[in-house]
Amino acid sequence: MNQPRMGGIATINAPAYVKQQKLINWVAEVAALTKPDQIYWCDGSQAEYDRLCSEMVAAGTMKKLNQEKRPDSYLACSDPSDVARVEDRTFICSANKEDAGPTNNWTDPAEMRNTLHGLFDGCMQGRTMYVVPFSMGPLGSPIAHIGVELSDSPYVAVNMRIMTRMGKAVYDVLGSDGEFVPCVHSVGAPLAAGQKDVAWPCNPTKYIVHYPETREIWSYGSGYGGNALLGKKCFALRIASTMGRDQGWLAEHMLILGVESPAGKKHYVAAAFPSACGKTNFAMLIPPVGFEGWKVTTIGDDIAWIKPGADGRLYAINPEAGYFGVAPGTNDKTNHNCMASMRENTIFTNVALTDDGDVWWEGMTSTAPEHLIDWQGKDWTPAIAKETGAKAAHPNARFTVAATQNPVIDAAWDDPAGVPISSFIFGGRRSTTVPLVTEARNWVEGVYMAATMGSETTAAAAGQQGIVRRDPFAMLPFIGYNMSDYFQHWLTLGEKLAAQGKQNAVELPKIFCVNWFRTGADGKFVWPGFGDNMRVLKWMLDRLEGEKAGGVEHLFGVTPRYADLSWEGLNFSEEQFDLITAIDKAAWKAETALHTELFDKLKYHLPKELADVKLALEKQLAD
Ligand code: SAT
Ligand code: MN
Repeated sequence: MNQPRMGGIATINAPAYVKQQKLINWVAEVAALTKPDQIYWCDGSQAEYDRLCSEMVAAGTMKKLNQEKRPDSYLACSDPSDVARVEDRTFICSANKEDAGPTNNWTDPAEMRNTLHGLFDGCMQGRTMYVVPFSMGPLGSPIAHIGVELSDSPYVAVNMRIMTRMGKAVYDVLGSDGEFVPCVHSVGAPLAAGQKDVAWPCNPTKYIVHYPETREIWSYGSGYGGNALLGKKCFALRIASTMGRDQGWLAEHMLILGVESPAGKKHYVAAAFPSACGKTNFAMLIPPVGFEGWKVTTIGDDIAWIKPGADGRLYAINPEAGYFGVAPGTNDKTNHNCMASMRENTIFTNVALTDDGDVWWEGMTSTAPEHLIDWQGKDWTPAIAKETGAKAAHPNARFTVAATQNPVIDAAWDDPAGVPISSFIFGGRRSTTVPLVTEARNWVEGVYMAATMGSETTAAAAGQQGIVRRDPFAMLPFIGYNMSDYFQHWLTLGEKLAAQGKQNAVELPKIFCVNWFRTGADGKFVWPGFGDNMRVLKWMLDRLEGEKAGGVEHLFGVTPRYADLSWEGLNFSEEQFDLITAIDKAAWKAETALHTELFDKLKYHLPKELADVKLALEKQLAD
């Protein structure tokens, strides 16, 4: 399969089905710089996937799980220093610093190219360079785009096969002159002749670099998740958001779900939450008792590409083909469909291994197994955990699974035309202040809510957890350009859609803001969440359907009263409801002070409309 080394330079030997000379030249150029031993062109076949997995098992990178318990599944455990996205090592290298804006790390592109040239020189020595062609979105869809990732990690190649439409067919779409986003990835761990490899090669020096003008991605030093699977955050959010700005569409950190009433009325809803705040659970929600006949189906669980149609509606696709979800906390009660999705053909990363060759993580079952091998390869027992606090699975442990294994996948999930979006939901993780649900009274107010959203940090990114930070649109680490310009892009799109929609009697999508995470005096979540989020979803749909459901208008929108939600099948008192919906003026004064802090930081190009919404809010709070 691999091409032999010739005179120190791997031969390119592109397969005959690769028709684009520009692509072949680029592969040759990157190979000349990185100096891999071999170049391997991935075809995306099952046989290739199986072979690469077997090679990784032999090399100690992955373990094959018990075939009876978890058919055709693997466990990979990373280096303990390489477990999450590294936001402080992520760079947007636009020509002008202002175009990256104050929320992104910026370095002059020429300077960064120089630095990276030094790091990538010879960085693949002793390794194979995998050429991974992929489509973000259904092959050939007018909303889809193509990328090619060159990576020295076989773990990346097999994960990309699950997460994207990866393989030979991509070259047919690409043809001899189609466009692709070039993505170069190295774990940054060259091997000298005869040097033994480690199970999870990586480098303490990390760079996740984006050149938005030339639409290129260069990633160095990490093999984990969004740092390494470059189709995901790097392409589908950071680079795609700049493409969307230039071409009039949106690339968002949103799940997309379909929800159908017993009467057969169906809506598609897109919802933005920061990483590890329950997007996958919401996207696969099972309606609770009292909601018989309601159906929730999944289009996507993490990223949405949304383009305006000629009719003034927004049409969305899931650019991904799989889920790279957080394992801890996932169980049959919190997300039965997700558990069913990963019964087989799954790659687990950084979960624990059971004695019978299956996987376990915190929250999977109510009682832990008596003995496990934890994600760092050490013995783990409940007693050890109690004594040392050791986690069996890393809090950011993940599963990679094909979307097609989801039992509630939406029939239109692969539709190249996308699905029409009737509302947007924005949610943060907030233990105080923000009520369960609020409907914005208009598009600008909704954009303001999304723009000022705060959320407590999670294990999905390296760094301190549980601190409230502003995370506008759940896109703080993912916008590839200036955040104020991004806000303006949303406002401009709203105006355009409203004008177009008028001619077609199409309404703008409604915008809602939710918070499932308010806690009581005992520090525990008050709202049951998960399937019970259906109660909130139904209120939103009723509001869409001509405001059938009631609500009260307050400081910054409309909120349901206790009687406006359906409580059948749930014991939840009016007092509890008050706890998670109360709007505390003092807390909101403190909250708007944080909005001011954000707006001060973003003052370059900050849209005046948003500053006006803040003024109105402050005025009401002062009364
Ligand atoms: O590791 S990823 O960036 O893909 C997951 C996430 O942070 O949402
Ligand atoms: Mn995400």
